Amino acid sequence: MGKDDFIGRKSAAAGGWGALKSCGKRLMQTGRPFSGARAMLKANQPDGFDCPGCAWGDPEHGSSFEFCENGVKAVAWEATRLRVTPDFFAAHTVSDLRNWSDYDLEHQGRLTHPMVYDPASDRYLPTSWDEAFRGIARALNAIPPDRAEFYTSGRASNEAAFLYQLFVRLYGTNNFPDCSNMCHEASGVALTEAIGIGKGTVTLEDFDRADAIFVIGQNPGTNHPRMLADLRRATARGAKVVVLNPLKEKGLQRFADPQNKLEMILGGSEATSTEYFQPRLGGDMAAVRGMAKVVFAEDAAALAAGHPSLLDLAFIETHCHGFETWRAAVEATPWSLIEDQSGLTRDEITRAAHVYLGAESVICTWAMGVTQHRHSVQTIREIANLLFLRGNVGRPGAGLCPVRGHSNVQGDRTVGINEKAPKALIDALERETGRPMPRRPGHNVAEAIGAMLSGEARAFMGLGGNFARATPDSALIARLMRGLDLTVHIATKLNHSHLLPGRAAWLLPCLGRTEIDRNSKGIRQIVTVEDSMSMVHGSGGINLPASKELRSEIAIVAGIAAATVGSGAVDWAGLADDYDLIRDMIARVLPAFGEYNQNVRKPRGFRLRNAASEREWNTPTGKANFSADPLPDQTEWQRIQQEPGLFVLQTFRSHDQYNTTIYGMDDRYRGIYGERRVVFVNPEDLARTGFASGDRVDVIGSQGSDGQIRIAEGFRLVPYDIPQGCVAGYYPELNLLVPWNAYGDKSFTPISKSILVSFRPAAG
Ligand SMILES: Nc1nc2c(c(=O)[nH]1)N[C@H]1C(S)=C(S)[C@@H](COP(=O)(O)OP(=O)(O)OC[C@H]3O[C@@H](n4cnc5c(=O)[nH]c(N)nc54)[C@H](O)[C@@H]3O)O[C@H]1N2
Ligand SMILES: Nc1nc2c(c(=O)[nH]1)N[C@H]1C(S)=C(S)[C@@H](COP(=O)(O)OP(=O)(O)OC[C@H]3O[C@@H](n4cnc5c(=O)[nH]c(N)nc54)[C@H](O)[C@@H]3O)O[C@H]1N2
Ligand SMILES: [Mo]
Repeated sequence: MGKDDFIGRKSAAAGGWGALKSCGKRLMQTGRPFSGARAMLKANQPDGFDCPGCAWGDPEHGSSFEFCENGVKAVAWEATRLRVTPDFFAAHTVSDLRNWSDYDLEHQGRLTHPMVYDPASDRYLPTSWDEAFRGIARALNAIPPDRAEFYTSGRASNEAAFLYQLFVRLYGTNNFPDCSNMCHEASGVALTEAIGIGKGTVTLEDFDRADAIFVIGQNPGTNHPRMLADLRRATARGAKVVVLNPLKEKGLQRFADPQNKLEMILGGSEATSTEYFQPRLGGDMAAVRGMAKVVFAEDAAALAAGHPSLLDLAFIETHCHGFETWRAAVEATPWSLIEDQSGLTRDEITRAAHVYLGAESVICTWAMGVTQHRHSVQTIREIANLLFLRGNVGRPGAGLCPVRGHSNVQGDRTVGINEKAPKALIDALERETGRPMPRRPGHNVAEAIGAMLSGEARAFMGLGGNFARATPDSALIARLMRGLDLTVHIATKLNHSHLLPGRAAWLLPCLGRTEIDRNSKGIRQIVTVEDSMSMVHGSGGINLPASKELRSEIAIVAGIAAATVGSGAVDWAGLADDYDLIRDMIARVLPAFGEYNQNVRKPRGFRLRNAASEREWNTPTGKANFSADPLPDQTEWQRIQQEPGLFVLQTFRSHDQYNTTIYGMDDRYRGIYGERRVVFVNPEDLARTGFASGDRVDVIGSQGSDGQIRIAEGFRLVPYDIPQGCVAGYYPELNLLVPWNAYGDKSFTPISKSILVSFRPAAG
């Protein structure tokens, strides 16, 4: 069996007809193909809405629309004709619905009415907005503010998120657990330490100038499809694209651009990468250190031969701190350790290093394959170290690029969704409102769970998202949420978290991003979002709202705020009726937004200044900081070498899901159809364990320090091209295996990509 046989037909590329067919099917299923199709034409266009699919940047002069299967699904999902009405809730108790799958819940369609939980009948009953706001306010005002947790998912607009944090801080707490705690937190922490800003430094244009692009721990074919076009253009003009990924992901090998007629007819096979390395899970820090070791060795050889240095010594001297210490650490790290942890040979690492050395300008991108490990912060610092060596930060075609997930997760952070907000923001909010703001650090996701466990937390509010499914230890979290005094969810569609009501509970339906949002004068309002490249642009819906009862997230937050903290310091109703006023306020609090309302009406919006990309370093040393962290004492992969029967599991996304939203049961690029309960295993591992391809197993988690045994039942073993000892399966089905307090150093991010597991035959 050839390697590619694991992933289906050898000739098949990502994108192409499969993607088109899948989109067509998706649009038809909405029952309103016209509205879905029209919506798609307006995605990422100046007068349309920001695509809710992902946070990849938008090109300056796109074609009529940037085709993307992921985007079509996200749009169609919101534009469905199906509705979850009060009749639906009358027909089902909440306990009943709790047994439904995530898939079945979300496929009931859009929420239409504000609902309140009735414990006596165990049902959600319709209520009025005003009653909901008053009830929520009463419950919030009955507890000390620090005992409430305010969650945000990354789809909320800048305006909604800003108003939300303003309300929560006036109420009196900094408890802002948010989805980014489970996502790119390590990138924020590492980059802040290294370059003084927790964001990437590149723009989309830099991808057209880079000589080499390293794509580490990311699967853009599924999760950021529009990025494939940029990679394909790069390889076509001769740039090198180097992938580090334990799995051979199809989109990172070849891609048929649906925009290119010839490619589509010929079956399409433009390369998206030029080199593909398959490290072990958690082995990237070692791989990057190995590359640095090669660079140092070749530099020494060049100097000895009387050639100029291969390093950018001027950059290191002028701009960097800590170089010699790191160099010593690299030199002291033995190749044996590097090869063992990374799973790559010295030859392979040397090849990767040669690409780095051969390129004038280098970009490194990464996502969850890097951020969801114990030593993620250290790994990202090592990536920054490598780029500093040849001055690859803060000049055209070069830089650091964490590719974000949710379409506005970066913006939410910028406007204040941050449990440890910078002092400058808190000071500015006090000036703006004339009211004191809490200064005690609040809770992130892990701390919020800890507070629920200890009984300290009594209330939970979610601005979007699916907290109970997205977090680890699903069974525990479900129990904890049901023990709260208050739960409030602001959402577009029904999900499992909504079915874990506290003693008092509300479910509040909101407009989606694709829908028209009019104020009291009938004027269409727009919101704004920030992408992974710090570009801020406007977004206005074009579809009719799913129900006339719906309110915007902004109006809902304003309603809760007015009822809870009063309108003495902030005119909530006025802000909710004119989002320009919210933007004016944001710009007063965060001057980087400048003439926000004018900027955002420029065709492509505007870029928030990124000091590091101009080589200004807002770090305590005033420099770009090298780090000299040692490699981990032992990676999870190394640990299982002493414990036969254990594997390292990563949990990732199929091609047919958006986080906890399951669109369908297929994972086309990986050759999986009609099921999600699978675990991908190396064929030799399979033979060694005595299981056969297709066997059903229970997956047993092995990390709990609490004596709990965590078991996910009934998964089919699928042989796959993946390093020995490493296995993979889908999130969220496997989340129950991750102990809530197993998280990354400094990032607090659950270790969703390095879970220790064993298998036993499934019962029956
Ligand atoms: N269609 C779709 N689009 C999405 C999402 C979605 O669910 N569906 N989610 C959005 C969100 S919130 C996010 S954060 C992004 C996520 O985007 P990704 O980070 O691409 O998401 P994952 O599916 O978790 O894929 C992780 C990739 O990293 C690899 N990997 C795992 N562990 C390691 C490792 O130790 N080293 C290396 N080098 N590689 C590793 C995996 O094999 C896989 O290819 O996508 C966003 N876009
Ligand atoms: N094991 C494991 N766990 C993971 C991950 C992993 O890779 N492995 N990835 C982590 C990552 S990267 C992330 S970002 C989190 C995601 O965590 P979340 O952001 O909490 O989860 P989502 O599935 O994106 O949230 C989906 C819900 O959002 C609501 N929604 C959708 N659109 C809107 C809207 O416009 N407004 C409002 N108010 N609500 C809306 C819908 O009700 C929908 O059911 O999960 C994390 N958990
Ligand atoms: Mo994410």
